[in-house]
Amino acid sequence: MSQPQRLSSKTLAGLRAGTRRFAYDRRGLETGIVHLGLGAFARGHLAEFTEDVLERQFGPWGIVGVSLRSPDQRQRLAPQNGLYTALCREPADTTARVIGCVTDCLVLPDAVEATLALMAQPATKIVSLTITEKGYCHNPATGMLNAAHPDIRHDIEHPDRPRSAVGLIGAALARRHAAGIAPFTVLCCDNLPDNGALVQRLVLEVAGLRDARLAAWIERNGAFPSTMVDRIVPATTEADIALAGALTGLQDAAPVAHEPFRQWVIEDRFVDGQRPAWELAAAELVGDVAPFETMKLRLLNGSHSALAYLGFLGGYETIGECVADPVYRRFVQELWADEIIPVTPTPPGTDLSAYAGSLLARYDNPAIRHRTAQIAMDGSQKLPQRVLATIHDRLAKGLRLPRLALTVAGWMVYVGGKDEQGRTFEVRDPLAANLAAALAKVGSNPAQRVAALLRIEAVFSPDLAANQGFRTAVEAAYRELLQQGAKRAVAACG
Ligand code: CS2
Repeated sequence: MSQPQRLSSKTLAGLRAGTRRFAYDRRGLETGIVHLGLGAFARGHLAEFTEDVLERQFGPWGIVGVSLRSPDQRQRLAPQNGLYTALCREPADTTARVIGCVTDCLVLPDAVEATLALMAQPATKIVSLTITEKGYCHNPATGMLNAAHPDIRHDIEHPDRPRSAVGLIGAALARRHAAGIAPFTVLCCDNLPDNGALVQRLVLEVAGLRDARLAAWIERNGAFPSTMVDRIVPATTEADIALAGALTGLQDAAPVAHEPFRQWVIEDRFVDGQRPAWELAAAELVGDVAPFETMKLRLLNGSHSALAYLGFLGGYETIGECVADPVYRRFVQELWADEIIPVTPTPPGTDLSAYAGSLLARYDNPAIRHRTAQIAMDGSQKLPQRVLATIHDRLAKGLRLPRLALTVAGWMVYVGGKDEQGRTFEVRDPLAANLAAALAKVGSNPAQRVAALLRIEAVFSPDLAANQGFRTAVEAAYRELLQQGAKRAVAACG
């Protein structure tokens, strides 16, 4: 049997009949969006929303992706002229769609000049980001720039050869400023609280280190709308690659597999109002994203992290497996109902209990294999906004928090790097070395291990770390996890 052809502009005729593909002339696409961090999430979310708009109302909204480090996406996408298959995975059915709006992918270290030139071009109206929490080089507990971060130190010394996303945005805006071109809108699509304001603060700080006038110009003329993004898009697997090939008839090295659900709430503040009409694709353009963002970070991402640590330790590979265990299912339902919802503001037109119910149905989707190990990554960057903010609100009201404390304790056991069978695993976290060093100093005493981790100020604010009720709850949960194991601790929690 001959090998199927590789997906590209030239092989589209080989698409299996009936495969949905872009319904516009790709050759006419101008680049209006430069997207930093073109991973699976952005290709399954922002790019698909943009694709829907282009199909209804063609405009200058082609997307060029920029990978800050890894050449992997470019190596996969360049031979395909940027084309890739989005696999919409329903419990019993998968539909494939070839997305056309990504036209190229650059790799920053190999193409600094080309990237800056593209970002400085007048046609570039939006620079969007999905670089994950750690990509912002900030202190997660305070939201301020981490000036000691190696990439930031590099960018301060070499501002025109940036490595960090905020350094890159600063350098590109400096070029626009010098050339008299209006700034682009910076659209943060990462799961961070007040994400527009956060990235604005970081960019202004970096720009101010170059030139105070540049920072003032950005502050006056720039726009940093906040967004809430939502769709479950696990990392692409070999099985997804095989499925894309089987469904479309063309071999694709870069498909994305996503759930049917998607949501995008965007603050409608763009430079000169320039943006795709994303509302045509059912994005919600609103004045204030904050309540939507808080709801999603606490209910979805918070429960994801809880299940990731406690599920991983309990031997579960995916979120679906966790919620199929009645004990974990009840735990997550009570986590929402008893601990998160009572202290979370309700966004207009939303019912938080119904929202939680819909999350559970999404977690149940057997076609989405979202690995606990993937979600467990980078916990130091995720915990503050997903879990600790809720804890803060409960403590302020004098409320109990057994399940949230067990979640924090689960993270603490997890960063010890040993599973319940005593096997070691790699802790993937930008602070992994600091966490390991803090634990190495104290040996095996549980109280001392908890205390050592609570001293990590990038994660726990000194106020929270000093709160006696919190310390006692986490320490008790930590001992319980060590003595009983995760499954029993989850069953007994409440
Ligand atoms: C997950 C998110 O990996 C993680 O940490 O919690 O990627 C989650 O799937 C998305 O935010 C859903 O919108």
